Amino acid sequence: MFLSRTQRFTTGFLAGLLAGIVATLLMIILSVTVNGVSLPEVFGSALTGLLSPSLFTYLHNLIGGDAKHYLFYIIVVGQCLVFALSGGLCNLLVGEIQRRQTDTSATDVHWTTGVLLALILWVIVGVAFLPLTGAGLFGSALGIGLLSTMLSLAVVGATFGVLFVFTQNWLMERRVETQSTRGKRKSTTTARRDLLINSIQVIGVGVLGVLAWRFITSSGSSSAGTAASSSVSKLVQQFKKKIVPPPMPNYSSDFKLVPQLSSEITPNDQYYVVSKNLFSDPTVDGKSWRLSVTGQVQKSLVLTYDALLAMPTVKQYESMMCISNDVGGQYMSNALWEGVPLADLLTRAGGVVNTATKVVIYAADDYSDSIHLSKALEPTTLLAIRMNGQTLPQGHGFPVRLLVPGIYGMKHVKWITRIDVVNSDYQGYWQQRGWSDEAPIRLTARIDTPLTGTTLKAHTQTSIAGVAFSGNKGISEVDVSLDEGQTWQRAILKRPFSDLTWVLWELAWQPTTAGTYNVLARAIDLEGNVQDPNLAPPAPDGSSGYHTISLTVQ
Ligand SMILES: Nc1nc2c(c(=O)[nH]1)N[C@H]1C(S)=C(S)[C@@H](COP(=O)(O)O)O[C@H]1N2
Ligand SMILES: [Mo]
Repeated sequence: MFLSRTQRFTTGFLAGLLAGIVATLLMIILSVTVNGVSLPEVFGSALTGLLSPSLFTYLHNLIGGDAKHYLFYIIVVGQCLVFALSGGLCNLLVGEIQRRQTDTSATDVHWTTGVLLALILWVIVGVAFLPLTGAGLFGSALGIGLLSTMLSLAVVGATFGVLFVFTQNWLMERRVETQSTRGKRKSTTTARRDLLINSIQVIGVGVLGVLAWRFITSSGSSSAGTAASSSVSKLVQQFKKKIVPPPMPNYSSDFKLVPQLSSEITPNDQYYVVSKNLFSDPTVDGKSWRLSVTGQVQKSLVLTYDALLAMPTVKQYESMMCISNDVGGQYMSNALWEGVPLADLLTRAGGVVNTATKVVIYAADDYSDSIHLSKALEPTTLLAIRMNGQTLPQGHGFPVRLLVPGIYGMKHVKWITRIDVVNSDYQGYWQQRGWSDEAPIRLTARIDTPLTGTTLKAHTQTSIAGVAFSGNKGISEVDVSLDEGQTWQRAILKRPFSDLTWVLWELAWQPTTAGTYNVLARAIDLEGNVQDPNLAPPAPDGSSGYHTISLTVQ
């Protein structure tokens, strides 16, 4: 029996695809269960490293919070296609060899071919792909390490190789069986294949068209934004950066907790969750976990979880906000934390040597970030082990995460494994992708209620309320404007548990005139700094501008 090259390739491609899907699923399962390597995670991380922060935010805004999951699925599909391609090429090569040997009757691929193919893929991934993505030779730079990467890759590779040969031979047999009954059948299969190719092309063009349309409309939608931007320029003109002396906070004892207003303490299961991990966050085993303190310290340390728990702890109310939070966004929460001051741990390591400048924190998911030594030594910089009275939840960094008030969530490293004191200007995971290294939180006020678009009744009292957050500078005043920032009314505040948390604010309002209103809110911190009215997107320094909602009064 004779098979054309195309036939050989497509059969191999199909077999490679099926085997590749199974192997990819196995790879994901191994990564979640036994810390095997997840090539889609590694590749995704390298890919986002190539995007500029503004393109990153643009795509994030276009696609939304699910962006990272979509990215993961796209890469997974890509990986399956690479497997398929390798299957197709392998089958072409085998066919070529068989032809040289003039053994045209042979169609079976020997299982050793599968093993050889797996070996080749294993070497390519370990020696070329992983080093190119920055993960090192066979993943030596990854947290899971060389051995785990080599082994899990070998298991996935071998599964692929064997399954490929099996599927390939099965498909070939079917081809041989249907060889005799070709004729008319063939034309229908070609027609069907043409239809498939055509529809793929149509879908592809359609998707590109939609993306292009959204690109055009989103950049053109500034026509609706011109009214807003002219009022912003007015705001900016009147804007006083700082008020001296700072206002006295007007805490009120009859502060009402209206529905829709954020609860002052966010329950653990409602606390926002952000991580770079596309598919799954690390599950750390507390028993085998070790925390090492290395670098510019007098004596390096290795601590078990129990040893860390045995250290004296402090409790601290602190809110966190993600640097990618839009003004008015939801990536902001508040909790009561308990942890060991980082300074205490450094003291236990004999103190830092006097050339030290920065502290780098490494995590189990190959994430890292750094803070300045002065920040590291502040008494509020903690290694948190409890959150709202409970053991730190897995999603929030079990067994231990960093708390570093005043700077964005990004630097609150979760799943910590190593603390390295250095004398160089280390740049962390997001800094390598263009985000701010200093990353001070930008003062912000969010309107929780009413929701934008709400219709209210005239002459009925309603409550405009929300939260304001400065990082570690407290809140002295929150103002609301109903006339595009020409006049401001002062809201009442709920006395906060600490100056490191957000502050609940509220303003009673009884509209008298029907119409539509833009409601703006702005905050002032305890030092008198006034929230910046200039609009800025999250990348690279965090968003700014005033949260604005629109209401209709009837
Ligand atoms: N190890 C690790 N720590 C991390 C991250 C991460 O991806 N990996 N993401 C950071 C970011 S961007 C934010 S905003 C906070 C979010 O913490 P949370 O999920 O507990 O709210 O964790 C930070 N710490
Ligand atoms: Mo973040």
